[in-house]
Amino acid sequence: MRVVRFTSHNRRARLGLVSDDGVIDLSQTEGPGLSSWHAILRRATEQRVSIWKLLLRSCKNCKATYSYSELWKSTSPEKPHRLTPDDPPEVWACGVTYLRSRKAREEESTTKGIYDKVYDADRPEIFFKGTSRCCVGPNESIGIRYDSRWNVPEPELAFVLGSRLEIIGLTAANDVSSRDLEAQNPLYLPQAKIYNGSCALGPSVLVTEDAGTPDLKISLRVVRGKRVAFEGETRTSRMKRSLEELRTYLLRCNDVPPLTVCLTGTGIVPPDDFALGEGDLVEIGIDRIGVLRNPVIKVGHP
Ligand code: DO4
Ligand code: MG
Repeated sequence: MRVVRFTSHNRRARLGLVSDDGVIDLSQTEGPGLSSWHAILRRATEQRVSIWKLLLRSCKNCKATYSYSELWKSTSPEKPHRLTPDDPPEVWACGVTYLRSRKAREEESTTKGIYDKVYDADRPEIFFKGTSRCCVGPNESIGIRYDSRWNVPEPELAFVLGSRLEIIGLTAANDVSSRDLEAQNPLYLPQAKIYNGSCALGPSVLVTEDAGTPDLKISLRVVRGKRVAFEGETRTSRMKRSLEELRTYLLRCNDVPPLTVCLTGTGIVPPDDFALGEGDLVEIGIDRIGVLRNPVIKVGHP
């Protein structure tokens, strides 16, 4: 089942469960309602049930209050519109988890060998990707740095952590990155990765009945004017590491807060002559999660 976060008329954010005939407003479920992820985590703990079971039980007699397409199109504060699927207190990201990412980074880097080594090592690369300050939701603009000439999208599966720091759901993410900064010197990684609009999340959180990781297709399309400037696809089964392995390393000596989101690395890397430009539209599709669409704007100025 899929959960979306939305708001309308400048009211507080709410959650919705996507059903066959639209979106069920979870704040209208029986009792005090389930209007936030914190409320869902609390109620699931109190009732000692999984989130999947809680949502199923809470929405048994509910009717859809919004059409999916109504929530889909708008970013206007006046109209119902989507938000990031969770308001993450922290965002982390893993790198070089696909062979394609290792190859591309090894080629572009001035520091040879580090990407080969981390791909083969037991310990994965995990880096801080910011807070909700850097994140945008569906249809909002992602940023490319004015001081970088080689900005790229990185379509990634991301997991969301619950109150016991277990994986409670999956979403799509764009780890927007400045490849030239990263290639110049690995110490520039935080600047290549964390800035205004550098992370997009959405459009929904996929909550599954069991904890296993489904094999999902990930696709990327960059639309420039009337043409497709780049497209590619991969599958999560091509990832070298499991989600559980990444979660375990993330949490080693590191008590992140519940609702932290962790990106799991990219397996789609556009060719070296491709860079994002202002006005591009980036579309990231992941099976069962949906399509995350974001226009591109330049951020910052000299
Ligand atoms: O080390 C650089 C970052 C790698 C990354 O973001 C990825 O592989 O997705
Ligand atoms: Mg990445």
